[in-house]
Amino acid sequence: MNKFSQFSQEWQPKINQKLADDLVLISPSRNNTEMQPMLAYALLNGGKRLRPLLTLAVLQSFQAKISPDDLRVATMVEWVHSYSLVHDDLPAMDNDQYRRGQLSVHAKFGHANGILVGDALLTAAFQVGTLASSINPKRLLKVINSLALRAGVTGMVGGQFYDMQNHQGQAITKEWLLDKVYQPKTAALISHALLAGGYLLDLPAADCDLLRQYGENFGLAFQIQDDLDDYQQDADEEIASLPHLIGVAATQSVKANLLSDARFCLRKLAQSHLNFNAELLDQFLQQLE
Ligand code: GRG
Repeated sequence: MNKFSQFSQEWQPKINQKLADDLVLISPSRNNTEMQPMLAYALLNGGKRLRPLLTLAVLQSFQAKISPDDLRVATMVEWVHSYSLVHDDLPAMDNDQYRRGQLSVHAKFGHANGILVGDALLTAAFQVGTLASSINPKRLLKVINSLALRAGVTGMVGGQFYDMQNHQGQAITKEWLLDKVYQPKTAALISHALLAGGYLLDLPAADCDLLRQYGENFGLAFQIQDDLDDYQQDADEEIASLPHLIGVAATQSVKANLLSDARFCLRKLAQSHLNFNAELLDQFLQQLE
């Protein structure tokens, strides 16, 4: 088994457990027993947990010991990601009845509850951060700031805003799609996951920047792979994606360049840190090849 599979198999269950435990800790069950199962349905339904895995992979790559509060901080982004999927599935957005092979939250519990469950998950992300009392407050503040920047109007929400214009059939270009939609909508949260690792380790700003760049390149490649998969399933889909705009071969070459730029960041980190082992983060990139 390679390092990536070993690492994922070790940490996915621990991430799931932390999410479940923290859901009880921040639980509305004392005052709202009806919403509790809705939140659990949205949060604990079998995602890959890619973003927390990336934060933990940074810690592991620098040979750091991962504490329970490191794990907690790594999961904050997953609460945000979970909310974004619930809202993305709503009738006013992508209008999807299914998510991860089961009914989407609004299809199961109703539209209004879909909105409210998303709102609660987003708020909980930051509440969970306040539970990580053993983390140095300056480091935690950097994580919180990065998450807010990359989840909000300067990140995922802003990218989703432009994505909605794409859904309305606007004429678009490759540059517009990459800069206005893919980067903020998908790559921003993924780059947060890398930065969170750098902040937890209190790495110098230049190294955090390399992690951010790795994350942005990886995140764009991740979105492009998702497009390629969708395009293979349905090339006539109405929403314009990169393969629609420039064709499959050119899209694959954009992805290959992004992966190669991400590898460059790993090499630079390895040059300045003797204790940095690039293999695991390299294997995350290999998942997209
Ligand atoms: C509603 C503000 C708001 C934003 C929604 C995340 C998102 C923004 C939309 C999802 C659309 C989509 C399919 C994007 C492609 C890349 C992506 C984020 C896929 C889903 O992430 P995974 O593969 O999902 O990490 P799992 O299920 O493993 O958690």
